[in-house]
Amino acid sequence: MSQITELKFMREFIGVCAEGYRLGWHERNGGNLSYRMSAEDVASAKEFLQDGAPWQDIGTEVPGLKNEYFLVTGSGKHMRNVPLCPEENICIVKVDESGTKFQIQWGLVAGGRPTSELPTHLMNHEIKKQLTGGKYRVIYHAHPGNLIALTFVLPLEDKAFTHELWEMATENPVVFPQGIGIVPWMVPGGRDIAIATSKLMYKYDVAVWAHHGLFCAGPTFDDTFGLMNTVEKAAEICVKVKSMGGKCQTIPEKGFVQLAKDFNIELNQGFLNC
Ligand code: 2HA
Ligand code: ZN
Repeated sequence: MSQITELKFMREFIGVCAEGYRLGWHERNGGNLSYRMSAEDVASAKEFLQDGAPWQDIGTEVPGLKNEYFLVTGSGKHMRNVPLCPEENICIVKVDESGTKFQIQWGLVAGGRPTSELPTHLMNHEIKKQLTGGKYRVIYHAHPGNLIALTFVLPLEDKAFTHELWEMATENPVVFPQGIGIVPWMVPGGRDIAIATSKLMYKYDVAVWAHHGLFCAGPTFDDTFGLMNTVEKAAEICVKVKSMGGKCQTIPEKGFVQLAKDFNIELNQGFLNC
């Protein structure tokens, strides 16, 4: 391998950054992405990794991620620039033995730090890794416009928000059957919002940050990006429906039950009204 950026996980990661930007979800330095590398990924990238940079505080504790490697976007870096110059805008970090520090082993060659939302990303990874037996590897944060707009209009409550977006397209409940959790407005970038978000990640794969954006978790880049895309499309339809004066009809409540049965999905029963 002559270039680290030719590796599959790298190409997929860069592809998500590029596509998210193209869709308008990453103004300026908005949004961030992280990927928990597999042992095979680490082995394939080994010749490019360097041990020796200073160990820095994560800002929270993630003992369940000790010695894991992550590919993450850089703080203050623009998603638009990731495909243009990956080595300046993203990095690979290793978590230490105690789960409190990280070391940059590749990337950010012109300087910088991993994403300001590293505490949220890593706390979410820790929970999802544990809950899914290691299956989930991707955490994605974006600023999709319709979703943010809805946080000014819909109740900031998990059930109401989820039900409204389930209604916006028949297959939505199949894509996010457990629903969506809501973090009320909070200052981003620190441990408090990381704790609030990671609590929701015990129950959901999607967490809204009111008046800010969205976090999605998933096993693959395709699943996680697709989830973000589906939730934002639902939000777009909701904005259109509300702009046209509101619903005149909708999916019957029993329709969700039928859908769950026929698609063999476990729908969050607490979010149904029947
Ligand atoms: O600037 O989106 O939440 C990156 C962010 C912080
Ligand atoms: Zn953000």
